[in-house]
Amino acid sequence: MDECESKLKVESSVILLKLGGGLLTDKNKPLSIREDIVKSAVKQIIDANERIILIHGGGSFGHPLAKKYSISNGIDKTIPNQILGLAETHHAMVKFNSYLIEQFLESNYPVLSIQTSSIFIEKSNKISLESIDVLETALNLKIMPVLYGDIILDKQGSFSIISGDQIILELCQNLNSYNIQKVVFAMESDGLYIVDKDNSENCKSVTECYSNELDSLNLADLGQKIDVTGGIKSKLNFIKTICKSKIPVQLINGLTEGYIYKSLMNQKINCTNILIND
Ligand code: IP8
Repeated sequence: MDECESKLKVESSVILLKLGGGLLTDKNKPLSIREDIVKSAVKQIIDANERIILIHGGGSFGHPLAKKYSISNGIDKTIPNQILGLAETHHAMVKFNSYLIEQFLESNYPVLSIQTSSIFIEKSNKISLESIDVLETALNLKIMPVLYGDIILDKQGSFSIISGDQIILELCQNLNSYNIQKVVFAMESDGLYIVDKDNSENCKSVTECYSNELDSLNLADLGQKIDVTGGIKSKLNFIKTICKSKIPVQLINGLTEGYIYKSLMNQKINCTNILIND
């Protein structure tokens, strides 16, 4: 690869960053944002100024409503006002997303909110991404696209929830003109924890793990109360599939000052790195 080719390749790489909903919101209080954490995350992303697609989860905006109306199980005529609940779940996510978008724009950082439920659709349990062009064109214009966990409509007359993790997987499989350098999940812990073999009362963090070792980890259960999209076990299934596309994954603590920035700048931090098998 000559210098020019390698420059082009570097310029066309992108990082997918997911800010967990549990990190950005207060799980114990519906529709509540942890403003300091959001502002710190936004500042770190702006300071890093890398090419990123940002995805955020539902937290106390999406999950309580999705649970109340049983949205992830699809249409159920026995649930009163379920269709209205579907619309409300989406709208709660729009409000949450708008708060984040405003934080970036107030700092004069160009971002574009992309409505997940308008670009993804489901049919026979298969999700399809209707057009990747909007995202890639935004990136070409140096605008950071921002997507979020949302409702998803099903062509067969139903609906479900699409999580931020699922969005990431779909992007990993569909992005054409950009190389995905890595996927970063910012959460509320230093990554994965396993039960200590010598003392099952204790758990210890996993700093490095090959994707083919994920199944054999004796994961510690750190509890996920309001998550309708499956918590850490489901995240690991997504990660395994992401790794099949040869994309490394990093699980980082978004509560530790500067970790989001350092991860985006590829600096060393305490976290879980999921490595790719050859
Ligand atoms: O927090 C869920 O997204 P997640 C989105 O990434 C809704 O699982 C609407 C519950």
